[in-house]
Amino acid sequence: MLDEFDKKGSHQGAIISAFPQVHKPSRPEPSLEGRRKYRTIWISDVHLGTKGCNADLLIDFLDNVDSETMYLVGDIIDGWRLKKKFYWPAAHNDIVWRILKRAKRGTRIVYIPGNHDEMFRQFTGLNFGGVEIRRAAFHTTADGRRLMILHGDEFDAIMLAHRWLAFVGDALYHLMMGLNRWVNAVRRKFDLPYWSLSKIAKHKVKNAVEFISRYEEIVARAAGERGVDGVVCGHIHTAEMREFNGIEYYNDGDWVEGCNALVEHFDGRMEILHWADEVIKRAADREVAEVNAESTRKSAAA
Ligand SMILES: [Mn+2]
Repeated sequence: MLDEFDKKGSHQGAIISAFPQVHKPSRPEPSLEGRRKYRTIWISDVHLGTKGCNADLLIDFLDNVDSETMYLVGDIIDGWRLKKKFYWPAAHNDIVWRILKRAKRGTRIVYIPGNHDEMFRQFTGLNFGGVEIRRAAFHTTADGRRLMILHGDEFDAIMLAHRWLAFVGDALYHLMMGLNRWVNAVRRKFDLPYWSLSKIAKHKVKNAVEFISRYEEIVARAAGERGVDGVVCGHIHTAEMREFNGIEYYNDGDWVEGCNALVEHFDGRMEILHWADEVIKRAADREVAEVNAESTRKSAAA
């Protein structure tokens, strides 16, 4: 995907050529049959190129859902981290490959770069490999609501006023995510389900909660001023669906800890998916189906 820019001889090519090339996936895509279909899917804050990215769950998500349109709402690739330390496991390549493959199959894919992948913002208006790059987008739902879509760092007063603070915050966040991974590695050994440290921490820390709700309100108000019915963003890694003065606020969460996606059903109904829960549900459903099949076999034999 990225070499196309180099071929064009873009002077920005040097920056972009630092990014990895896309190879055949190490984990081939399973059959498309049985995928859950949605009208629209929004995901953001994947942070490819960092250890924090929950690539396994995202691959599972991509292999089990499909949509007419997919919005990548920023911080898909973490250029900040990747520049410091090159980290690009096969699973991260597999995600990029799957996204490009969807575009080839006819899914409309709109990529709105965030602050961690801001190096892609210079390509706003371009289209490569069937992926449209936009600074922001507007989406009309099946039931006629107009939604503005942007990453959301535009409203982050802390980011704008004190950029260094964002870097300190970034370091602290990665420290916490390291701890989160360690806790979950231990929990996995004991067959305990995935557990999100910062999901709990965020809800315990009053300041964080105040920050999040202030952020949500600011974003919703800005959307209201633009005359749209609602807004979809990411950035703060907190999935949410709520209303502020009649303006709908949607945040599609992240794939570092929450592992969420925002989806629009074919009737326009919106839903936040928590993929770790979906995987547990699927395993439970399979077990029930197996038990049922077993008892059917037994009663048929009797
Ligand atoms: Mn961001």
